[in-house]
Amino acid sequence: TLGDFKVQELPLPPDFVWGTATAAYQIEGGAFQDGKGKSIWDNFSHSVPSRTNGEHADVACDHYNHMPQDVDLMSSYGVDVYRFSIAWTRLIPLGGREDPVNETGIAFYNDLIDRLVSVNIKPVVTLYHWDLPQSLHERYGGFLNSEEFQADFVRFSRLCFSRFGDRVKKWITFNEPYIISVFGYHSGVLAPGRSTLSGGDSKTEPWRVGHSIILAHAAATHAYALDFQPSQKGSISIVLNGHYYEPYDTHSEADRAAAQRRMDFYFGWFGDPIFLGKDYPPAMRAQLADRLPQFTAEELSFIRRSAPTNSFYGMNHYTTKYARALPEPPADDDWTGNVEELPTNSEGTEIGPVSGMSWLRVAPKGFQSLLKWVWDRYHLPIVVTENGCPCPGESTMSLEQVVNDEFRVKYFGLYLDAISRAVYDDGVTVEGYYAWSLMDNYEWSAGYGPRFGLTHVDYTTLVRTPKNSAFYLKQSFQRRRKDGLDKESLE
Ligand code: PNW
Repeated sequence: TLGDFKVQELPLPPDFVWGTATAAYQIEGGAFQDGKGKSIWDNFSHSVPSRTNGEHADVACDHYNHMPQDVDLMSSYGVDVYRFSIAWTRLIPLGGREDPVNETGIAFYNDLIDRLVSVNIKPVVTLYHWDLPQSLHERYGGFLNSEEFQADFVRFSRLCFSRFGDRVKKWITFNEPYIISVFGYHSGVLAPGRSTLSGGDSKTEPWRVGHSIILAHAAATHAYALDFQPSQKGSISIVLNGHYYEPYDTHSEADRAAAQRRMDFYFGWFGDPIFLGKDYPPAMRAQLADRLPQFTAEELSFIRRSAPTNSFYGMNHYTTKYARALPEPPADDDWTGNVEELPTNSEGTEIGPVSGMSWLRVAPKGFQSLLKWVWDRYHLPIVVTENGCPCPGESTMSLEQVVNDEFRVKYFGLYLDAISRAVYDDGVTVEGYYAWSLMDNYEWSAGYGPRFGLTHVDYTTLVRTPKNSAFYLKQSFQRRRKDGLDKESLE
């Protein structure tokens, strides 16, 4: 339980924004409606159902057919922004730069954006949240063919900027390149499900995929900065996920180094090239040698030149772990920096109570530390683009119990207090907070089990029911921003 924790409702700046986040495949349904093409997730969830708890997202929350109602719901929560992703395969069913555009798909997102704007909610758009067109994967190996992928991704991005950029002022190129690379190409638990066991190469493919994401990100932001930003005046960045790591044994030099190295492998992998225009972190070079692709001098200088103005660091964050140095040399397919991750430290203390998913424990102090770690390293305003949790036992509870989501209310309260401390005690700039998620949805390989929503979704009737946490966030932001005002005027 969370009995030992107390929420303090600490203040936040008056201009701090809050909202909710979703992703197309997790909520939309309408998987083959109105000319939508097949993505690697349509393929992954159907071809071997055991990989996704026997479940697919052909219908999911059927947001594609309930969209106006979902916008009204958000409006009733009082959100300032809504982060959603665009399904590439709705806009270009076959995905490629020569392939035809599907105007019906464009019309859906135009309608969504117009409705958001009409109720004063700012749209924040993720271009890629894991749903690569299946045909690009089949034609040339998707991310494994960096040049082809980059050209197709830039074409798709330009289409979005030109059709939606008059109203969309915040863009995210990729959601969580770390998860795409490691879970898609090392363990293969997410689409496209590649690993050494299934015809891939877990030693090299994750690093090649990461490399091509970095270059495609740079190419898309370059296109935006050059051809769209001057007139549209928006901002664009990427969203990186990651845990914070505390040393397993604080007295062990090796464990302290392991915690930092683990974060180099998590955040530095993408953050150093993208935000600093530098090579991968030295710890990664040292361990991975030539398994890690090289940047040419031109590529690094292109990345630097493509860094857009008024950018931000998009942070998806859920939990903290302990890091313990492993005694043996790393395996060739290690991606962790040779670090063991544990929920309990050398003194037997748990990092925090477990939520409805085993990897996600409540540890708000680690969140505060990570905000400072990222700020110190990249000096960019931070937007928390995802944060949230499923409550313990929620997947088997009655509607009445699910709606009374005390655990989630407390999780949000504690994590918002952590932001306040980062802002006022540590001097970190944090601009906004997007709760994951607007509603219960398809949780990838875990199917419909875990419920991360502020809104309960009955997957049979598709009825939406707000949970207490939705009203908590609405009221909490009113209180905290008012107090933030007082606090600032006192100073
Ligand atoms: C994020 N982990 O993924 C995604 O962006 C969402 O689509 C997803 O629903 C959400 O978090 C909740 O899981 C993650 O194991 C998946 O560390 C797994 C991890 C982290 C993030």
